[in-house]
Amino acid sequence: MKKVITYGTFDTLHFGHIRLLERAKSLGDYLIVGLSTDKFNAGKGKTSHFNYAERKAFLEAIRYVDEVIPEEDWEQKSRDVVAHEIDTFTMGDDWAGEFDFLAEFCDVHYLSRTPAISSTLIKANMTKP
Ligand code: C2G
Repeated sequence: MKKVITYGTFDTLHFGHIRLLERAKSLGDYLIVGLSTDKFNAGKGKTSHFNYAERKAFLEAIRYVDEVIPEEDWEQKSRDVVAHEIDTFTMGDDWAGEFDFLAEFCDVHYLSRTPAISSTLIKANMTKP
């Protein structure tokens, strides 16, 4: 079984995320998503509209996603790749080059980012209930 891992906040889930997850899954047979915790997001200077539990539930409803684990710090990726016996690490190419060090442990593959859609755009256009 070929295992793939990717990471992100996945707030206000949109088709850019879905396309990323679909292509990530196509790189293997089992896809793990390292989902940024609310605390880690704060460290990234990001606030998400939906909390970790909500974002995790949304991801688990997607057929391409097999497992969701918490992303709590920047250093955990190499530990996760070893612990989960990952074959391929993948991210959108807005991160191209940032994680090449993982090539010591697994294949590293950047996927093209979907243009013209982002959580930031969606949140900027959301009306407060
Ligand atoms: N993405 C995409 N197209 C978009 C928006 C996002 O392909 N229009 C991809 C990103 O490239 C990333 C994934 O979807 O691979 C998740 O995006 P974010 O939730 O914005 O993730 P980010 O905040 O960049 O956190 O350790 C890595 C970080 O957790 C990544």
